[in-house]
Amino acid sequence: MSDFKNKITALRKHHEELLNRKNEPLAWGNGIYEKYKNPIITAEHTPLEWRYDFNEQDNPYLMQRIMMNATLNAGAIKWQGKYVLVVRVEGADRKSFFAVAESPNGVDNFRFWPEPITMPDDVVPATNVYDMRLTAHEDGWIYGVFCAERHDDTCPGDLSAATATAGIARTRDLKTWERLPDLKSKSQQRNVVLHPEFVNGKYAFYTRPQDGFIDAGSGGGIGWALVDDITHAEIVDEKIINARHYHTIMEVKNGEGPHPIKTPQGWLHLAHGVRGCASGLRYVLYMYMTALDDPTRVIAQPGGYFLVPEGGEYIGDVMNVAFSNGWIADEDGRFFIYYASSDTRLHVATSTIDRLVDYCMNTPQDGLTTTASVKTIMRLIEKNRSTNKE
Ligand code: BGC
Ligand code: BMA
Repeated sequence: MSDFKNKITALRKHHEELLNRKNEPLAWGNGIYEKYKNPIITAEHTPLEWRYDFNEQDNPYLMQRIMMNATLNAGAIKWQGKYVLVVRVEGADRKSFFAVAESPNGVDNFRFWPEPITMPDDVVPATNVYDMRLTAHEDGWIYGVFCAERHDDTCPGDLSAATATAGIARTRDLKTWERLPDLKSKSQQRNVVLHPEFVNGKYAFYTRPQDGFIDAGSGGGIGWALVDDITHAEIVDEKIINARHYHTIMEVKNGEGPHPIKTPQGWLHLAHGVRGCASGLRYVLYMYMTALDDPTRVIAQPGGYFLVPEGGEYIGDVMNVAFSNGWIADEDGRFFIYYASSDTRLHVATSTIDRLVDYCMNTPQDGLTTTASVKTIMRLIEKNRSTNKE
């Protein structure tokens, strides 16, 4: 065999080993969920055909012709018995695109479909798209709602001035996508999520109004808006359902993660909270629950964070970030939480519906002051004293 062919064989073998790598839960967690030893999808998981030209004449050195930078912030859905993610893949050129990867068990053996999604543009094409939330809606369509980013042409001299808008597309097979007009809204919008059911006969969106591209500013938290026609979606009335507070993990911004999951006790929500610190913004995940008869009424708000970057998860393109816009609730009660660390790679954490509801209902709320937090700890110590006496 030629040297070139040998090189290809070695490359493919190395890639297959990565794709087939078994994952296992880490031994000591917090009882709420298990994190896993390996990330589930990295840039190295992307198909070799996307990156290498395998023609010896044209690529004698077998170089990567197109490099991939990161795989992050994936939408998730159980689809035809498989655990399917619509991954935000980012190339070396900083452009993100969507690509489907699937696994037979949700924790390892993720493989990309052969081609990325070719997402149609809206009337005004976006420069970049990212962070898709998938919703199998009761109207029968699977929707993908994502951030569409464009240069802000009202600031011609500023190359970093941008606008964030919610793009909306729908599909029946995750391959062919129909692009609907972007969500119309008075403010910029990132982290928009479609609720899976009609509410008062209307489509319901979780929103995140913001003053500027980065700044949530006076946009007080996670919002909620009803929309009559999803093919011309426009936010007319928006109310804040999950507000931010001073000196919490979500002082600066918060945003809905994937769409909430219905449980007998209420809707389970996963969201991200952001605070500022000397090293920049810190992104962590938190949970809350809302009432079944009114998805805007918060019935449980465990204090503090649910999941944060740890160890190697701190390191990456945007340090100190845990972000999630996809999870899967299995028929048997198991939960697969897909999160990205530091805008670089994707991980899974597993739990069960019972544990997550227990976590939401029984974790003390944030009392918003040090005194309140110490009182909460003292109550637990007292309780344990009497338990230990029994
Ligand atoms: C990046 C996103 C980021 C946003 C705000 C975008 O240009 O692609 O990952 O969330 O800026 O910082
Ligand atoms: C946000 C998100 C994500 C990203 C995070 C941290 O605004 O929309 O794309 O993970 O910033 O950079």
